[in-house]
Amino acid sequence: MEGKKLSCDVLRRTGVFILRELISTELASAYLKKYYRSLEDGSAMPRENHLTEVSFGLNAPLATILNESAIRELALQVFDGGAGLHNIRVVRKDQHNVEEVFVHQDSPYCLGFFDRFSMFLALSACDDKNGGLFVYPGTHNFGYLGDAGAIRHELTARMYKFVPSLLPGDCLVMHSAIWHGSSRSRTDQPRVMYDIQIQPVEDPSSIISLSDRALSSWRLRLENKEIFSSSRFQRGHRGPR
Ligand SMILES: O=C(O)CCC(=O)C(=O)O
Repeated sequence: MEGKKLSCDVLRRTGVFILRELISTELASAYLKKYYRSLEDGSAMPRENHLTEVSFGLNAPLATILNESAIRELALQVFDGGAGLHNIRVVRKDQHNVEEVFVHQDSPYCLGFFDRFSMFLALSACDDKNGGLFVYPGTHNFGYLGDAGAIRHELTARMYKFVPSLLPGDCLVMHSAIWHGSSRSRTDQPRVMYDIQIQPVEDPSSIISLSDRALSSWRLRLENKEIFSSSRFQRGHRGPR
C-alpha cells in the first residue's frame, strides 16, 4: 500500500495508498512556513466545531499547493485525467489541541457523489506519536453507512489497523468512505497536513477543475439553508468531533 508510484489497482481495492516523497522536503518545509504565516495574518483560520481543521479560501496563499505539478499529476492519475476539487484544508494537532479524533467516514460530511479521495500531504512528520491518522483498509467497500458519527469500537477491534508514519512530503491517499481516525498526540511535535479532497471533475460538487475538463453544468450554487428548511447542519451537527 505504498511506493513512489501510485498503483490505482491497490488504491481502489484497499482504499489507501502512500506516495513516498510526493513533494520534496524543501517544498514541504516552505509550505509549513506559509501555514504558520497564514495563521498569523488571518488568511487561514482554525474552524469552530472541529478539533483539527484550519480553513482557507481558494485565493489564499496556502491554496497555491494546487498548482504544484506533483499534486495535479497525482489527482489526474487517480481520476484518469478528469479530476476536480471537492475541498481543501489543513488538519493539525499542536499545543492548541492534542485530542483524538473518533473513527468515522468522511463521505457523510461531503456533497455530491461518493467516489472521492483525500490526498493527505504531510508538511510535518505525522505518526502515531503526534496523533497521525490511522485507517482500516478495505472499509470503503462497505459504502456509506447511512449516518454520520463515531463508529463503534467493537466493529474495528479485530480489524487490521494501519498506522502510517509519514515524513514531510509524503502523501496518504485515502478513499472518503474509509473508516479512519487519529489518536491523541503524546508529544509537543506539531502534526500538520493538507487535506486535498479530489473527485471526478463531473461530480457536481467539484469547486474547481484540476484538469482540462469543464465542471458539471449541474453544479448547485446554493447554501445549505437555501436548500433545506430543516437539516442536521442547521441543528448544529457539523463534523467528526
Ligand atoms: O485531523 C485529524 O486527525 C482527523 C481529521 C479527520 O479525519 C476529518 O476531519 O475527517
